[in-house]
Amino acid sequence: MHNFHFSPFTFHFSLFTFMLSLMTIAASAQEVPQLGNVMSRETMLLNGKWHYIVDVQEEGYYDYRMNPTRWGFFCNAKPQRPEDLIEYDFDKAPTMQIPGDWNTQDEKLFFYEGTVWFKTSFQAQVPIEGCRTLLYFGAVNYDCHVYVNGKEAGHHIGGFTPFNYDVTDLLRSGENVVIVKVDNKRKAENVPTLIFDWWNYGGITRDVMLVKVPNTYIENYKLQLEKADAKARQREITMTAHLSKPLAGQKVTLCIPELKVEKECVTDNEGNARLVVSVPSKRLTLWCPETPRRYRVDLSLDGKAADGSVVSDFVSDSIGFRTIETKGKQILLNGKPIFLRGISIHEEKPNGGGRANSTEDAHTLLSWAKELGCNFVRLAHYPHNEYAVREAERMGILVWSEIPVYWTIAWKNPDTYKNAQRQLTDMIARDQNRANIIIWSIANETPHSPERDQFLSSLAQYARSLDNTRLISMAMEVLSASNYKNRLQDNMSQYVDVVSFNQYIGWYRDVNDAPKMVWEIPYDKPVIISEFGGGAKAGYHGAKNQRWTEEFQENLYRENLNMIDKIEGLAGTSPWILKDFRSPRRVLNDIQDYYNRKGVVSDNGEKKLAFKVLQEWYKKK
Ligand code: GCB
Repeated sequence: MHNFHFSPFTFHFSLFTFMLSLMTIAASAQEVPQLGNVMSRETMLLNGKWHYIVDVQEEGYYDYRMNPTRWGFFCNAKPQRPEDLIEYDFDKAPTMQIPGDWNTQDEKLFFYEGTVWFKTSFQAQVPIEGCRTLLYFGAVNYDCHVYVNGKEAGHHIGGFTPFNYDVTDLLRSGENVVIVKVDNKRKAENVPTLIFDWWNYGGITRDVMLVKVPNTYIENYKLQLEKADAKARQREITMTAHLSKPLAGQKVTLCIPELKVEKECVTDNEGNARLVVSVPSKRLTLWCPETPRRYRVDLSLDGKAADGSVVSDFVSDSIGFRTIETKGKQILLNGKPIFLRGISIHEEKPNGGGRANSTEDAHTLLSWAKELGCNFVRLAHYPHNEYAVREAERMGILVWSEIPVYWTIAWKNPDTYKNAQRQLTDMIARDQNRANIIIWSIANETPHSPERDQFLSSLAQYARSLDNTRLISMAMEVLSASNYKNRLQDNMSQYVDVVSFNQYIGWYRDVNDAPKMVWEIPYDKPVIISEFGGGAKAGYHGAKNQRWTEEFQENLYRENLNMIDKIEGLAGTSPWILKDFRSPRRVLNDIQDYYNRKGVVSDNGEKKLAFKVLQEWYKKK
């Protein structure tokens, strides 16, 4: 059991005081916009062993007429008298580690797609005067209902982005119970939809925590270096911040000690604050792969609410400053052209461990990428965990971050659009201060149609309205104009900043075609080859035309890289993929065994022959 009382030990910001008295329980909770930079807050992790009940027919949610029942598992009922009939007991159920996918923690659940209930409990002392408590989930795949002490805190869909509820009024002194119903059944209207080439890891896959925030808090903020001439003597940093309540006239102070910045402003009627500070160029080391410099940034809030109560908050971050823009076919980082030496990555632990969610997992994967010579990774096909993005930022690796609008989405369904839009909003809200993220990608390999164009162009415009300081892209497909002519023709090209496409010459098409290929890319925009590659089983050797051998993959990489070298104005590439990854679509026995084998590294970290080929090529780029 966890203890939620913020002892003097865990209590870092002495802004708050505690009361140990009991509170009356008002039965309501509220989903509130995602809290930015949760890592700088005072939190209590609810990670650990949670009890779980596998509920194939959702007995714990629906009655026998398929109506939601009041007596569901979320009640956590216990027999009061010997004759009472209660057909579940969380405390007798097994436990698994949270965060973690269920597929790799219980053999019986390896292929399971459906509902699992989870339960944990913690001790609290409430109320905490002047504070609210948020219950924060890093991600739950895919559809979840969250209950606190038997009351529903909220319902969330989407498997890879954070969400939080204000559960202040649901907490009580003493033991508190959190129950989460998680359902990862694939559905046509979901994002992603029914089919996708990765494992549908189910469960509470990222951190769960209680977060203590003041009554009015800094909900989120963004700092951005403005573009400027390389010779500019002063550089401008714009800060915008947003309070959790629309309170005007509250003082927000921005402090960047190492840049000697300290400046304040006041909030407007909507609780928004905006500041522009000027810094001598000489003082500022720009973030880039060679010098991934980050500065400590402190934001404080001081003021008074209408009822005279004190408004006070503080957040601290570590932020890098850089600019990213395009000029014709070039991508410019800090005003200078850069070639993106990339690799694509799925969010999977090395060594068959299932979903990754730690700095260590990320470090292993990103170190392989670095060894390849990469300065860029495509985090496919959904937003990866925050540790991974931050570790890449620390290691000086640029990032393409993506939402799972993948293949055949239900383009005409307005709820599907809202779902995709929400995932995009939450991806940006979490990572908008990460200097290494340079591309927001809105889709992968989507079939052309007017409905798809409508959906994706709205999404692209929406992404830009949220963040016009980064580049928008999506992985497109090339159409064969004739046998050897490949034409990139996609109505979406006008909406993106970078045109990216996937191509599989040598795998889904004959490798001997590679030298004959002609590429027509009729857009004056940077081009990234966001995927190419082929499968090989590590340790399986043979002739270069023997499929699945390392030699086959090695030759495929050679031929592709020769071909790619001839594509004029190419701005980067992120071959598919760094490491073999699990996919239920890859059923070939003894070769695939439910792994997509296109990694240049095996699941155990063995480097295949193609690794060296790509490494050599990147040395020249
Ligand atoms: C693709 C997809 C990727 C697949 C890959 C493959 O084009 O974007 O998700 O895993 O091909 O291996 O076929």
